[in-house]
Amino acid sequence: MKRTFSGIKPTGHLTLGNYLGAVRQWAEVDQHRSDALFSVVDLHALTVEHDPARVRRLSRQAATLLLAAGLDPERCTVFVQSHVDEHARLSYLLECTATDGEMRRMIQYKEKGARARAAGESVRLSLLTYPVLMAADILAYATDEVPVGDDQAQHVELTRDLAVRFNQRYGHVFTVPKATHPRVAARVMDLQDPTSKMGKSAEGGAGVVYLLDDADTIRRKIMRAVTDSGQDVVHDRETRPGVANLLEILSACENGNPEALAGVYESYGALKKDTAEAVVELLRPLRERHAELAADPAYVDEVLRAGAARARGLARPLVDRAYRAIGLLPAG
Ligand code: AQP
Repeated sequence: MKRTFSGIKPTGHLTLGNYLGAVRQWAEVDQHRSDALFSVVDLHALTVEHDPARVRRLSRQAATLLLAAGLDPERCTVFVQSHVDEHARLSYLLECTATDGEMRRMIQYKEKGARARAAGESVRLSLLTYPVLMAADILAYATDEVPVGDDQAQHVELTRDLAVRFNQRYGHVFTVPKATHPRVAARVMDLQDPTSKMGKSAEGGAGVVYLLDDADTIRRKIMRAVTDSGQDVVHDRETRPGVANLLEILSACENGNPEALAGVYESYGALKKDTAEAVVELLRPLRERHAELAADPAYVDEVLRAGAARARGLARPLVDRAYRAIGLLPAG
């Protein structure tokens, strides 16, 4: 059976982008047709300025939301990255495989590093090396497929390069994974700035639909989405990014096609109204299930404990093999 791994960072409240670009696919497809592991990758939340109590809170919330979104612990493994030491162990070996030039070319490092410098903050070394830890997350499980949004494609490419390089130098240890992306909405854009990705850490959040936003907030944010000059509804990301974004969100909700949907609408107002209602209905069951699960933290803890135990059991022998292959003396 194929192995799938993917993760989500507890750097903010989960967004519609996270759901349409990744989590929905995990729940509806991946857990049914592969041996799937999904992780709240909390070590990645430490690469930027962070508040320890908030990271802890967001980690629990993210895990609860993954279950609310339909991840079924009977079908897949849900765990917190820092509960499994093998991620950090393997990351060091991959740092000894990657080059600093490769790291500096990563788009997210360039963007987030520039943002931190502009805010007068220092850039943590872990922001530079974060893609190597992500490679370790993936390679520790002999992963075949990594279902992610578009923005992670470059990191999965790097993971492939590191796996191939390690295998060529030290003998075959790692499976070479590939990224998979959803058919539509692989990159949901910010509703207020449709040339930027809808992200968890966007300031203010007016352009971001959070999974736990109530129905009226969702409606308000979508009705106020920036649209483009012109009146006709066409799907063109270059010249009409705002309208294209709404068409893609609506298509994802209805399992439709943005080009075909564009032909149905004669005004931006009608498109916004239908998109708002479709998103409200899409997220309603998730919000309701989240409220039930949040009232039962012991259940969530038990899922995470069992998930970490299984993940550890899978990763440890593989990471031990990598340690031996690279030239480290086995402990007695
Ligand atoms: N806007 C998006 N559209 C489609 N997919 C998205 N993903 C994230 N944003 C979008 C996908 O969700 C999964 C988990 O994402 P993450 O936690 O690794 O990253 P993030 O949400 O982008 O979080 P950041 O980096 O903490 O937030 P920002 O960008 O605000 O700084 C991934 O599969 C991702 O592709």
